Amino acid sequence: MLFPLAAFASGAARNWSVVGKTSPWVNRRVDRKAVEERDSARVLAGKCRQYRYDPVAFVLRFLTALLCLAGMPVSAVEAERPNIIFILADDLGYSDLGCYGGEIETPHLDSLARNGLRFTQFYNTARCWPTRGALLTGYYAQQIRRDALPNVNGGGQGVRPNWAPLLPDFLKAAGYRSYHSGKWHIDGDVLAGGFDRSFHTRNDGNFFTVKGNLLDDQPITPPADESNYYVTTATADHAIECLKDHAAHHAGKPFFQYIPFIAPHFPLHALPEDIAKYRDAYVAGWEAMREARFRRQQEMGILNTTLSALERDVGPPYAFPDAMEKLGPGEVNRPLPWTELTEEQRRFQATKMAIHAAMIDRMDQEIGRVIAQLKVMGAFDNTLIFFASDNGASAEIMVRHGGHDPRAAPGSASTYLCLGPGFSSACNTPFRRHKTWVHEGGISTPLIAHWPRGIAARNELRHTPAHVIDIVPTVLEVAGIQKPDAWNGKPIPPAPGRSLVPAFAKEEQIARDSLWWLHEGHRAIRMGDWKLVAAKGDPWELYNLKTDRAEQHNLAARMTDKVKELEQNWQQQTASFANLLRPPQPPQSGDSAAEPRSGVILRQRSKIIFDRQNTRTETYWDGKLASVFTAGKLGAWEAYQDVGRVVIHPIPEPNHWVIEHPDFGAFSARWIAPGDRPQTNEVLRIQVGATKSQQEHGARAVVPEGGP
Ligand SMILES: [Ca+2]
Repeated sequence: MLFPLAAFASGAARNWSVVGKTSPWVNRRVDRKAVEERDSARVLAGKCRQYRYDPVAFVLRFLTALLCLAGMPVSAVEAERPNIIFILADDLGYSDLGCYGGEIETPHLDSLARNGLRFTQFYNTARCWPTRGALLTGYYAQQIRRDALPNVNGGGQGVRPNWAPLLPDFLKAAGYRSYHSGKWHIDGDVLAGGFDRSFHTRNDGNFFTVKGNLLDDQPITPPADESNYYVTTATADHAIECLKDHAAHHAGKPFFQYIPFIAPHFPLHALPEDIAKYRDAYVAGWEAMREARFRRQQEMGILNTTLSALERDVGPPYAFPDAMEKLGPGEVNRPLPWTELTEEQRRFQATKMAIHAAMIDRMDQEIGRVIAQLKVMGAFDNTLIFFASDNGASAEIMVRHGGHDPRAAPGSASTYLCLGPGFSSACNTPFRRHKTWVHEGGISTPLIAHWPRGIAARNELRHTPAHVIDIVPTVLEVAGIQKPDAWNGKPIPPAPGRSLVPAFAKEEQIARDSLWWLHEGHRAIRMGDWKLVAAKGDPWELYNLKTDRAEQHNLAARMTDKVKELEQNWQQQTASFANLLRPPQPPQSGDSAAEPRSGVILRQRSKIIFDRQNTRTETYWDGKLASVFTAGKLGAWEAYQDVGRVVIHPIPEPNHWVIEHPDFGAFSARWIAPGDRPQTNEVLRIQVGATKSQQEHGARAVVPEGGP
């Protein structure tokens, strides 16, 4: 046999057997009062502990007092490292919050803005997973294989190079504990990313069940009665539970808390009482809403631009032809003039926007509870709280997961509604385009920064362009941590982010050469006020963002030298990112590279059909595509190595890498997971062997979201 494959150690198998977990917060609103009374007692006990038992805090205070007496400057960092909370919304538009011009009630976020900073030119990557990868590593997603480059794999299934740890791993060095509550969408398990606790809201298809979600990376068994469950509240419940536990057991340590809500991402699922609040708020339509928001933005002095024209012919980024039929005659997939819609369409669209608003309203209420907890435990003043969105509002329209029942109450569990391009345009006021595009509507987000002890400014705006890649260097600076030069024995490449700390004190342009974007063929670069941008397949457009963030006056034809300058920079950066991720070199037998090493990632991609008739698997060596095999019903194996382009070889042949599979004879492996099929993101342990050296390599596969 060319490919002898070792059986698993029983311990490994046990790791992947799934044990249900429950926690009191999975069914919120049940006897909350009793829970809160108990927790308050624990918090108080924790506060007492903070002063009785924490020698580190005591020494820090003592040294601070000495330095103060000596007349030496003492920064907040030296005195007491701040806590950091990053709250991320999902598909929230630039103008959705009250403090960015929106009419949705967001009093808690508005209060953070009033007592802190609002950045007006803060950017994300236009999509969920690249933003999250960039946010927690400080690199553009393409530099860490979390989005694709020309001829380089990467994206929602990409695996980070091992020199790209997540922020919590850096923070650990300074004694931080890290907590995660909400969406993940980063490669690897949450706790493996350095977090101490996690509630992973992996089920993004139904906001009314905990089923499919993970607690500390282990599946949760839903309680029998989930009638009071709503994911946004459960996310905050978990975050609050982490804070209470921190106060009770780790009060002397600082914490980093990452709270990526899945609101207001589709499906538009919200609590009926929240929807009722906005039921008739949007019947005047998307044009009226855009104008009202734009007017408020001008009054606030947030922007110096015109309002973009609605692009009537730009619809959802992906075609789901059957969705319109399922959704019925009320659905509209273009931002048509409101007056041209039927009465039924107007009501349907206004209802969808009401649900979107309700999801944000609820998220704000839950953020209010997190803030209240911070105040109870005395941590509010020295906690740096950020709020941002991972991409612009979404023009997508689709029906998936549990499907859409047109008879059910809109926003309930058995409905599947998406915002769509009409009200998405309004949520992205005053910008053009939506999530996935890299025009301003896709990549612009609010950024609120609130830190009473560290930011003296109140209710001030910051106009410096900035990006999610800046968060890691910012957090490391306020935490007083020097980023290491190497990780896992490999040098850490220079990261493109810049610390925002200088802009905390006053309006200041953060020095940088450029900001760069690429997503699904949409591309852009910003240098100073100039932005070069193109949708996939379209020619470059050039805008001066100083007065035209609405991207209305394309100067490309008039300023060809400026176009060339920016394009050249974009091309250079794109090439340098590709060079960083060199083509894969699968180890050869007898080659020293064939020595066993850990961390080989085998990943099943979304195209895999888990029907046991036809399986396609790609293997990655150090995160790079190394081989692919397909297995037919009769065990007709094929594999190919990545040698720049795909070449198919019959198996067996020497020097190929293969994977075991459960149902196909000699190479068989087994799903180490409950039931016949792995669930989304469930980790599957597979052994891999080299052909001649017969060495085995630990490996694992992750079933992607959306599959099987
Ligand atoms: Ca998103």
